[in-house]
Amino acid sequence: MENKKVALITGVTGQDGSYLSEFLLEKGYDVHGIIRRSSVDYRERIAHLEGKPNFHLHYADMGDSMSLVKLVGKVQPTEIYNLAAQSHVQVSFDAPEFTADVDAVGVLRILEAVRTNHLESTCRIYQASTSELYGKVEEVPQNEKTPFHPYSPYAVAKLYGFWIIKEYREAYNMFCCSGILFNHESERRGETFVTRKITLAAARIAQGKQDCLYLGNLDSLRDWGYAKDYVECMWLILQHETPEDFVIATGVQHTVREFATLAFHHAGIELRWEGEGINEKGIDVKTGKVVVAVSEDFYRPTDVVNLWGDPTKAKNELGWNPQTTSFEQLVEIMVRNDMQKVAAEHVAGVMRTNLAEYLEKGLVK
Ligand code: NAP
Ligand code: G4F
Repeated sequence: MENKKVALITGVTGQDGSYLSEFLLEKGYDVHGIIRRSSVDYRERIAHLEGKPNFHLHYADMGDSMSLVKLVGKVQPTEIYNLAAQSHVQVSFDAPEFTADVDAVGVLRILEAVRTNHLESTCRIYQASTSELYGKVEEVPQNEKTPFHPYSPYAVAKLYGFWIIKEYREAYNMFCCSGILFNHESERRGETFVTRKITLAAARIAQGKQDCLYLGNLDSLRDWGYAKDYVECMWLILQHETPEDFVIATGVQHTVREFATLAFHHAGIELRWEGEGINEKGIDVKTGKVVVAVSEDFYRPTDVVNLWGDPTKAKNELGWNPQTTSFEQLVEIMVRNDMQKVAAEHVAGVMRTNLAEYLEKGLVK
């Protein structure tokens, strides 16, 4: 009988962790996830999985080596998906040391936890690397051979993670790999990433619950995919014959402005753009009101402005289809979700509206 597959997911409460848990449970895995103690019990993304017999949660922290060593020993995973991170680029400028501890040294802690428990030859490790490694890009589109030029404390920390994974693969012959994932979004995306911030605001403005959305660099280009499609790739990377790194992207890029135009369209508002730079405005064609404005609060000390991935290797070697969900479908899915969510907030409460206000005033990036 084939041995039971046991996955340990760090970052299980995040966008990707929740989709990956669903995917692996569906495949018959025992899934174990790491959670952190929080003063509010806020596990919205995985609430529907709690109580399933093959889904187990454990307290640990990426900053606490002993907790990781003990947990890896207890769970004896056959696959580890290291998704935990302080994942917000702008926040990494405000909390650079914490970001380095979790996103860089945290990867080392996972690798050492596997070695300490003598699981090097039985446990495969996936590391959530990022297109932010290309940073101040040296070529477009970016593939596995494109040089890195990290351009934020977040990206510098992730660069350590990328190299320590490669080092342990070469030094100890461990099956550990990086997925270099370009931006992937969904209805579960954190509310301060630009796509979700836009889809929620478009829904609120369409329903008369917000007046204006404030954004930063509208010209920034991203290669946006759907998170649900991308978690399959994480798994495929660990099923590959040899441990290798892969770029995961759609191969299509759009500006923040294009994302906003389409999102407002799906919320029933057609936008016209006027002005330039900090003075640019998105105007509701029907009412003439300014519904999108630019705020310097959302500019970054250094910003990555041209991400565009080349997924050829993943397509050819993993058999993955980068076009499963198109950009247009992604925006539509997110807006549809947020139109419903905002409509329900009308009944359900004040808390989320407060967050919208904070977002609007620029108090939360
Ligand atoms: P996310 O929604 O921000 O989730 C991050 C997860 O990390 C959360 O579960 C969070 O737990 C956990 N975490 C943070 N600090 C931790 C700590 N000290 N100990 C234990 N857990 C901790 O991120 P995501 O979008 O799902 O992304 C998953 C991974 O892929 C991240 O490593 C990210 O950097 C990387 N990545 C993301 C993208 C993207 O476009 N989404 C692209 C490339 C790479 P709490 O819920 O307790 O905060
Ligand atoms: O949505 P973002 O915050 O995502 P960013 O910085 O690309 O990072 C995300 O993707 C990475 C993969 O490339 C991950 F590694 C990382 O963990 C995270 O998931 O910003 C996208 C772009 C940036 O250029 C930013 O300057 O949108 C621009 N932007 C313009 N206005 C804004 C805003 N970003 C945010 N968050 N908020 C704004 O108001």
